[in-house]
Amino acid sequence: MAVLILAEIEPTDPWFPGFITQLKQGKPNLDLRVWPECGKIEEIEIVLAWLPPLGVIQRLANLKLIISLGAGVDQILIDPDLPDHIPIIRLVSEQKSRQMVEYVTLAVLLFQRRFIEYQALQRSRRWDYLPVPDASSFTVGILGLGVLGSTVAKKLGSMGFPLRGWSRTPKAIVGVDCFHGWEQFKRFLSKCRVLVCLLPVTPETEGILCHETFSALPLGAYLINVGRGKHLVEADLLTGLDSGQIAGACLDVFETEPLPKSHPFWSHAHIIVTPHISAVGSPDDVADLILDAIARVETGKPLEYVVDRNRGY
Ligand code: NDP
Ligand code: OXD
Repeated sequence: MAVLILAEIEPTDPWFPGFITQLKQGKPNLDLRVWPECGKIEEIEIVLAWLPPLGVIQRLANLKLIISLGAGVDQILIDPDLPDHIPIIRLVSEQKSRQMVEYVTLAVLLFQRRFIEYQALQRSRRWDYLPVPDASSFTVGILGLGVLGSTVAKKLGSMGFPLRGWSRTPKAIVGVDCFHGWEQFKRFLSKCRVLVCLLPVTPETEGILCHETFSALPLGAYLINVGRGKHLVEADLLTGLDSGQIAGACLDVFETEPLPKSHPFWSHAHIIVTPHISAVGSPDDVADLILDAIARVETGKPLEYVVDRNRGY
C-alpha cells in the first residue's frame, strides 16, 4: 500500500521534514511518496492532503482514503473532481485542541487586559493605567461548538468569562449559553464582547464575519478568527475598526496565505497577525494520528472523524 503526500509545501516550512521522519520511524516499511514523485499511480491507496493540486485525486484509481493534514477539509473539498465515494478523515487530537485553547485564551486575555494598548504606551514610555473590564463582564462568544469550540468554551469558563456559543444544531454545554441556527444568530451576538470563529468554512458560513455581524455585536467588540480566512470579509473588518465598532482583532487565518506583504493587516495598530499556527500539531502527534488511520485501513477497523460531505465538515 503506497501513501502519497499531496500538499502545497512551503520550501521553508520546517515542520515537514520532522513529520516525514516521524512517519518513517513509526512504520519503517511505509511506502511513502511525495507529490509529484508518486511512482505508479495505481499503487497509491492513501493520500495525505493539504491544498492538493486540483484534479490529481480523481486520477488515483485505487484510492481508499483521503486524510486531511488539518482539522479542516475545505482545502480538499474545493476540488470539483473529488470522487464522491472516497472517505475523507480529518485530524483531531488532544494536543491540537490544547493548542487551540492556548491560542484563544491568550488572545482573549490580551484584549481583556488591554495589552495592545499597553504596548503602544510602552513605545511612548508612558506609565498610564487603563481600566480593565472584569472577566465576569467580558462575555466570549464562540462560533462553532464542535471539537475545538466546545473545548475552548470549557477552559475559558473555568477562568470566569461568561460564555456563549452558536452552532448549527442545538447543544447543551454546562456553563455555556447555547444558541443555534440563523434565527438565533443576532441574539447570540448581542452580548459578545469577544467573538471567536471556530467554524468550518462551508457555503453557509463563508463571509459570516461581515459588517452585518459586526454591527450586531456590542460597541468596541473584539474578533478572534481561527476558523478560515474565507469567513472574514476583510474590508468590513477594516471599516469596523475605523468606526470603533470593532476594537481589535487577532487573526490566524487569511483569504490568501501567506498574507501578502502589502496587506494592510500587517501594520494595523489593532490587528494581531499570526501565520496559521494556532493548532498546528507537533510532527509526532500528527504522524501518530496518520499511522493510526493507515492501520485502520489495513485491518478494516472503522475510521474516525469521517467528514460528512453533505454538511461540508
Ligand atoms: P467540528 O466539525 O468539530 O465543529 C464544527 C462546528 O461548527 C460544529 O459545532 C457545527 O455545528 C458548527 N457549524 C458548522 N456549520 C455551521 C452553520 N452553518 N451554522 C452554525 N454552526 C455551524 O470542527 P472543529 O471544531 O474540529 O474545527 C473547526 C474549524 O476550525 C475547522 O474546520 C478549521 O477550519 C478550523 N481550524 C483552524 C485551525 C488553525 O490552525 N487556525 C486549526 C484547526 C481547525 P453542529 O455541531 O451543529 O454540527
Ligand atoms: C487546520 C489545521 O485545519 O491546522 O487549519 O488543523
